[in-house]
Amino acid sequence: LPRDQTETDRVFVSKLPKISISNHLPLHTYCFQNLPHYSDRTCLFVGNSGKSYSFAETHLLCRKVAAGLSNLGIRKGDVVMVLLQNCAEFVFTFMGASMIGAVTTMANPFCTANEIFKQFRASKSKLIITQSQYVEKLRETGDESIVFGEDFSVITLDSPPGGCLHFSVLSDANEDDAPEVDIDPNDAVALPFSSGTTGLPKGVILTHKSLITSVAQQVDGENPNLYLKQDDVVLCVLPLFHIYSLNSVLLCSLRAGAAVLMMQKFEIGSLLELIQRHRVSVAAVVPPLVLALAKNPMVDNFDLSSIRMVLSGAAPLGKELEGALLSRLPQAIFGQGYGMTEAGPVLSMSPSFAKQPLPTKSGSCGNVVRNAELKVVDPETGCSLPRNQPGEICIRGPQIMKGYLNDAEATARTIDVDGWLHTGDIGYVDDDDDVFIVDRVKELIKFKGFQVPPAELEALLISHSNIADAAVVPQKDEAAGEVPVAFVVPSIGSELTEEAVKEFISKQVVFYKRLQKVYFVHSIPKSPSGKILRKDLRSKLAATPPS
Ligand code: 4UW
Repeated sequence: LPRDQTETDRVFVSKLPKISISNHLPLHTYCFQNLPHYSDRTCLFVGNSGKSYSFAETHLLCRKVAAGLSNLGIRKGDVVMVLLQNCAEFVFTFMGASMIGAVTTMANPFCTANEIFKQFRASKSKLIITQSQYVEKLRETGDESIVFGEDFSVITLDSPPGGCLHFSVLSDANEDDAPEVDIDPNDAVALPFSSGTTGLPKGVILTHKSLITSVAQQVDGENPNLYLKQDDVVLCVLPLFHIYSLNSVLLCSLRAGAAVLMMQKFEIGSLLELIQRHRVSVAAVVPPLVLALAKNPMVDNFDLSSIRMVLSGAAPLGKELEGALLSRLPQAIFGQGYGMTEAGPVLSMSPSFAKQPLPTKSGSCGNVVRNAELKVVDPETGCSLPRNQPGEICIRGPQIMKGYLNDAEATARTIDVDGWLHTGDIGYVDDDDDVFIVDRVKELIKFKGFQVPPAELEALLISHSNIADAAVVPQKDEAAGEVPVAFVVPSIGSELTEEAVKEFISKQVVFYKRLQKVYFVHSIPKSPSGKILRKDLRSKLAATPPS
């Protein structure tokens, strides 16, 4: 945008006053800054093992892991891959890496070898921390230049298979061996992968400054927007390899001194049992979990009266579902947050979670966070729009990503010269500053809040010798929110079945990227410049009765 237009931008800011943010510190120093006030309190409860760690123990283990990583040759700026479900060691590794200026890239352990090694190569990881059950697939790197056990080491939490090390090489190290490193606020600390508004997954550089700013925007100041107390028990069932849980559950709880209840995976029975047993007070969820809590008959057999706050995000949530949940949990405050990996991640949060709560409307994602600016622009003209008019949501502030890893072009497409990050989400801000999201203009498909990048599935589809062209778009789905479906143009003379296409994909991708439906077509609608006209395909789907 030209300067003169920027000056007339209609910018929305938080209703809550600006706060002072300690974002000159390294992330671990900031998160553990208030530790002396609550060092003996429980920091982590591990649901499946029953183990727990106080804040002092957690901090010490992070320091030991920092020393252990350093003993293994990990230096400032090096990348460590964490391939784990939720567990205490995830926390020790992430914070330990931060302490020596290293960077953590996190991935879903259910990903296929191909998916894992794409991220591994792009991030230039030096080390993988995982569990023995995932090691077999790591032996086939699919690349002669990276050889298991030679070019990278693998550390397992449980008994290490051949060629792997045990986690005790990290956790038994002498904490005093960790080197002193100088950390600049603009150094990377986390490297989650996201496809953003278009294309393949890319490394999102989140710095110490971005994550501290985002955490502070939520839990710091006189009147925190997300008010977590030291006697809170915060549910951590959403995977820490996704930024939502990492930031709004783990980092915010560490900073605020609240306990975190870790669950390895979602299973309704054990979830309810753990909520009851540990008196969970804050539940961070995604819409499919709201569905389970609102509709599953088992819920009536448990005492969930300890829950005082339910925070939902990562995908749109219907008003009916919100109502159904509240009738089950009448004592709880319900609200949404709106995040995007590249945005650091939180853009807006319900003010009903604040220390001095403000009302918010059903269906809203709350207000823009403090110390940030939000605007809504016309996707065609780029001009900013007034209240109540839907357009592309843009966000600016010290919390947003530094950029995509080794992809200046994608960075420039996402963050404009004036520092605005373009989300690819369509929404508006109403008269009360409530943010509503109504649509998505980016390609991204969200299955239960998980990212499914269409470009990735399209690339796989056209690598099939019997497929001439393909496009993947979201189809609405009651349980998952959205599911990926494909339009496929078979090569001339080829015999191709829907099942064969589905299977071809499902062998190569993590479960949530599997195609739910394949439509055979004669051609894929494209713009003169060759871009897939996804809108046309989406409306075609809306007109086709599901079969
Ligand atoms: N309503 C509708 C929503 C919403 C939404 C996200 O996988 P990513 O990159 O990132 C996330 C992060 C979510 C998040 C982080 C921290 C937090 O406190 C919080 O509040 C509960 C949520 O999902 O996907 C980003 C895309 O996901 C969609 C939207 O399209 C966004 O660009 N999305 N939250 N409440 N859609």
